[in-house]
Amino acid sequence: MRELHDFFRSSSAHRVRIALAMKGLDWRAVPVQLQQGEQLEADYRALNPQGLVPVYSEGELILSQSLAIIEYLDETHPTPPLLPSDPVARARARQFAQIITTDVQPLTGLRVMGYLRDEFKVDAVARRRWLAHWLMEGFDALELWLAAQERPGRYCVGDQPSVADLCLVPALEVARRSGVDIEDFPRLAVIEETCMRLPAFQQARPAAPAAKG
Ligand SMILES: N[C@@H](CCC(=O)N[C@@H](CS)C(=O)NCC(=O)O)C(=O)O
Repeated sequence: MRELHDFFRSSSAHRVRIALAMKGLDWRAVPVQLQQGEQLEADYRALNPQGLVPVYSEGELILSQSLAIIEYLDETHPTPPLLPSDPVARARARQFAQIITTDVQPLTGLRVMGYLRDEFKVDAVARRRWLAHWLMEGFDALELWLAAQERPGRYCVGDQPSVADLCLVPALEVARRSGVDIEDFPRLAVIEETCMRLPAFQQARPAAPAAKG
């Protein structure tokens, strides 16, 4: 049985939940309570030395890093594809995904926020500003890239959902929870609305039951 070490509010795990739902795969959630520090316990670190979710397992295979997991699922279950076949569109989808996963999310994660609080005594108001700043900087860039697209589609890249959308929707979810006004990013808001009409995106939502099958 496929298993996902998951936390319902983790945007990284959320991306993988969407991918699993899009591929129609059966899987079981193994909840890791991040707020209680379960990711730092020895048995979890034995699974993932980084102490982060998600971790995906399937038989002998244990994989961390949401993008690596998503690409693995895409390569082993190619329908529907999560990366466009055209090389330019494919690069674009990866580019948009990496703006979020490489440049925004590492600055806004739980451990970073905790480090700001515990090591630098940054208060809650300033921590919220930090979070909103990096989220909005990434969203501004994405809006501009989307505006510059010669042939804008219904999703981040073209008319099929891709890994870019799998990264965007969970990031918007985090932003909304953090009080960022999504309406300031009209292209992103429309793409989110389009994604949320798909059953896979609905099924993977943080409030939804985490496991299917
Ligand atoms: N690059 C990793 C990021 C994983 C990550 O940062 N996970 C967060 C939740 S979104 C986490 O487990 N945080 C626990 C902590 O900060 O202690 C991925 O894409 O999987």
